Amino acid sequence: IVTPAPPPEIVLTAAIVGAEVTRAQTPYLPITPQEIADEAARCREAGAAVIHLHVRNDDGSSTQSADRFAAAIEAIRAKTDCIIQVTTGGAVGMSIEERSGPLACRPEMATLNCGTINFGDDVFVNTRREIRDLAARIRKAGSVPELECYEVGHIEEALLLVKEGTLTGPLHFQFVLGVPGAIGAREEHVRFMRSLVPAEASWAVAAVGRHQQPMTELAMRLGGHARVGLEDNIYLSKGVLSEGSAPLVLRAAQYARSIGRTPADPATARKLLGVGA
Ligand code: KMH
Ligand code: ZN
Repeated sequence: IVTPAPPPEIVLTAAIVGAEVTRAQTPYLPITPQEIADEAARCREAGAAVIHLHVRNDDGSSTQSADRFAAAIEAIRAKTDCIIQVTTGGAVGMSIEERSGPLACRPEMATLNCGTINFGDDVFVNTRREIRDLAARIRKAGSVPELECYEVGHIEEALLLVKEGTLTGPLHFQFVLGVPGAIGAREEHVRFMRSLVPAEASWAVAAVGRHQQPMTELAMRLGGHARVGLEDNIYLSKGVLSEGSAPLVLRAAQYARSIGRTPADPATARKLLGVGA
């Protein structure tokens, strides 16, 4: 009897807040630290191992305040064991100093945005000098970076930082697809981007709007990890708002299981991503 190999684990990330989504667009957006923690716990229950975290002021505006992050992280920690990955992208127009705010909390993970893009009508600026600066700050905070790549060249930029020693392992890439002004959400793009990633690195897909479900499912079939949640997409299906990020996580987890993959629990995800190593 041949025992089949255990199905490979998949790390599901829930992006539950974001910087751009508003309560006017969806009433299900969590804003206060307690709302964020409650949603994080629901997402963990649904199969998420990582919470990608932005925070808001009480009026809903985006902030990178270390105090506000500390409050949200404490509330999340009281309810779940998820990996907390803070944003250093913040919102368009913020300075690098401001974007670095949450690193004061010494989070387990933090995003590192690997290049400049048009972001709809705005420009999301990440110069090489700024990327190096943030990479150093992330390392100093003891956090594992997630390398946000909105274009093919961003992967090459990250690899250049590895070559010069600015970035060191573990390397975890995120291909962000479908941002208006950056790479589109297409299967060929995912396959090409994946081909550029070193064999020992891990990778995931996040995709915007209606592309979220098909592109994350593609990533799961191709052996990658996936991110879903209201930051990138507020709809469960056409015209139907998702009641928070948890239903999107649950659907992704169900899909993963349907193709023989297992949503990783946070302890397993820590091993897979080299967090706490
Ligand atoms: N809000 C976007 C401009 C990240 O979290 O690192 C950037 C962003 C990326 O959300
Ligand atoms: Zn984000």
